[in-house]
Amino acid sequence: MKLYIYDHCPFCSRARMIFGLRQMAVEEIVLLNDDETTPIALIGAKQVPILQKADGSHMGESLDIVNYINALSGNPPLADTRAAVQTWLQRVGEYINRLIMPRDVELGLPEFATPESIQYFIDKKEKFIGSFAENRHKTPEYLAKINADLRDLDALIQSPDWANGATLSLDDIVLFPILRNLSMVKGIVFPEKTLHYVQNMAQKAKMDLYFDRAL
Ligand SMILES: N[C@@H](CCC(=O)N[C@@H](CS)C(=O)NCC(=O)O)C(=O)O
Repeated sequence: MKLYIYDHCPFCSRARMIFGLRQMAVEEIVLLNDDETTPIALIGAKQVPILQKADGSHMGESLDIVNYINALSGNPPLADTRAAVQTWLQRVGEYINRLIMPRDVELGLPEFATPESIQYFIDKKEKFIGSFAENRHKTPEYLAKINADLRDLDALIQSPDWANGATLSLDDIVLFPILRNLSMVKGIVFPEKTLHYVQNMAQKAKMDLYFDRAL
């Protein structure tokens, strides 16, 4: 199987996680961010993640991929996400892209290997969050907000292994990719339980974090 991704894409991280956690083999292919031809040829949309299954057919939509690979690995369906986690994600979802997106293009990620791919991303995302430079300038404001919100999240993490305390659930699949992306922000403070959770999950999912490159 092949998985088409961008490294910074949280939906792609959901799909990457399930392969690591369920110890299923996959070849990861990082597309350039401005490559519209490949994804459109595969699923009819400029969107990743895209899974090429063993039979050669293609599947988009991160949660469909997660559920497909989870079932293929012989596991029961994942437990649903909790309302409190959903509410937290919605709240931080209103502003965290202002911290993350301007940094995505500065990390030296493979999807941004050319100036054209960087410009493509900037042009597209500035329509939603405004000037990357201005958002970067407002880092202290957003950093104070996310550090306070992370303290609230800490109370929702029920064990250092799994967000719901017992087993892998959709909470982990939606939460870890967001926390992984936040690890690229210099000055972010993950409270102790959340930090252990992120580190454990990265190890089990066989994924890297951005702490060593944070900016
Ligand atoms: N509902 C989709 C959303 C996937 C998605 O939005 N992917 C983004 C990357 S994070 C994308 O490919 N956007 C196209 C673009 O930014 O040009 C899923 O869960 O897989």
